[in-house]
Amino acid sequence: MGVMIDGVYQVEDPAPQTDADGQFRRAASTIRHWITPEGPFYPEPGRYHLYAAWNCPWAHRALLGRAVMGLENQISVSYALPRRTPQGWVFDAEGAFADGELGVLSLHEVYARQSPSYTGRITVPVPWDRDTQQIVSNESADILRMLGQGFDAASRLYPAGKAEDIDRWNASIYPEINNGVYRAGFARTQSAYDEAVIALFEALDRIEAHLADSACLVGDHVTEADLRLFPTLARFDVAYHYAFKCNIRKLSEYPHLWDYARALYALPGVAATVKPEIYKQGYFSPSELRNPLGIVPAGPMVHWEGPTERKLTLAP
Ligand SMILES: N[C@@H](CCC(=O)N[C@@H](CS)C(=O)NCC(=O)O)C(=O)O
Repeated sequence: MGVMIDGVYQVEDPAPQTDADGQFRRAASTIRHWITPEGPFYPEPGRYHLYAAWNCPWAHRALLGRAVMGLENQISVSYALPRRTPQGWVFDAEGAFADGELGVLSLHEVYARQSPSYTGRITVPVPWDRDTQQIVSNESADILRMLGQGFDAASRLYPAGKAEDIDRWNASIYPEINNGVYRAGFARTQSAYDEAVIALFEALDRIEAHLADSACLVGDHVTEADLRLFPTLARFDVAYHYAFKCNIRKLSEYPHLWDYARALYALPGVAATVKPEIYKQGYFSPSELRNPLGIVPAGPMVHWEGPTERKLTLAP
């Protein structure tokens, strides 16, 4: 994927995404406004449009927040095509992958509208503000926090009394799991891969033990921490296991974690955000390093539906 420098999209990013030791490093997010009752980005139904991609786990956070908070009718979405192109994230002219909002063919056009001198990476997810014609944020953690407030003052996904526990989970889930699969899949040395894959499975093992006697990561109700873990779980067996060599165990081999993942899937609105066939197309799209021929595997079949031992809900 390329980068925008002073408002001009460049197909090649001059800054390497891996360190000298072969470790993958993700660039920092650059646009960090907030939707708040204090404005100027007021929480108003119909005001925001989300740019997302089904295959992107960070965009999945935003799609999950929108779904579980029942904001589908208040926030419209454009979905980019699930593949890498020299133009970065792109849209079709019509159909399911068209941009019905601004009518752009590539996401970098949206960033250029936000700021003609924008410098940075062109990432999803981004909420677009129709009123000020600006991107609100390109940091999915912030976007999920904003959506958790459901346009109200109090957050159901980040309740005050649980903030500390949620923060603690978030702090380990991101490096070890969400980004951990990328650190394994994008590693350029054996030692960088070994370190990432071991940390990933140690973290999953710890969560498996925790879920033996806890319905959710923090207590009995679904919080932001669960919704930050879920996108990685949703892609695990179908994509990361094979495409990123995260194959010490499958998610479906963890009894508690797999039950929990399927109980999250059963929450209203969540199943509609999970697209295993699109994940395969995205993660197995042609890549010189990982999949030069771009052949997409047929399996595995992952069975998300069916009864679970736990039934999950959001805090009232
Ligand atoms: N910090 C960002 C990262 C988002 C991100 O890396 N998205 C990927 C897709 S999965 C992307 O758009 N990458 C394009 C690029 O880096 O050029 C967030 O969490 O919102």
